[in-house]
Amino acid sequence: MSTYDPATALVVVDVQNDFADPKGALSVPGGDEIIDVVDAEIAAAADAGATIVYTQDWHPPSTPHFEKDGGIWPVHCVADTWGAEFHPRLDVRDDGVFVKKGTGGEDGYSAFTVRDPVTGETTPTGLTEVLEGRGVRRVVVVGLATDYCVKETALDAVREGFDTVVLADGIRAVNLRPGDGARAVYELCRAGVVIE
Ligand code: VGL
Ligand code: ZN
Repeated sequence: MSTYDPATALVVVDVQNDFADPKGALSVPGGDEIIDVVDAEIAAAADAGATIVYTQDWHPPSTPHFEKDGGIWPVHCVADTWGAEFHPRLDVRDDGVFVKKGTGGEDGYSAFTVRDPVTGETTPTGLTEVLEGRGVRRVVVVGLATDYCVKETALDAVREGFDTVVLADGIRAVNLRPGDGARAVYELCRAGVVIE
């Protein structure tokens, strides 16, 4: 369990059926094992008056993000489908901040920025301003997947100047190549992210 206060935001990355359910289109090994951990963090964050941010990967049916359209991923998290819904055991609070990533066909790996898969150009999602407006200075990241959206979200959080923590028990990796998850954690440490 991390510590929470009103100057902290808990960012819950992509705890959606396609990643967290074993039957999901891009099921992350052990993804459903983090949900109880994540829910406990959400309860602690809510009790302490922290901001809770929920992100969703939210793709159009065709996007260069998908293998069938020139990218690398199976079709997943298509807007308004079962795969894009939050996992049913995730404790979704009505007063959370909700961020949908990739809605315009971008690669939405970070809660803070999306990237054009063709030009590489990045565009802010607006989350930095929302958090700054609430006086947030510290960000705690949990969710899926360690080697993509958790990594990019935590790296952006550090770049944006937040004290950034990733909870080791609250993340799981895709491991497209063996060791990707471990390499991501190493990269995060080097960038100044604290792994708790
Ligand atoms: C993600 C691969 C493709 C993630 C999203 O949420 O980590 N991974 N799209
Ligand atoms: Zn995606």
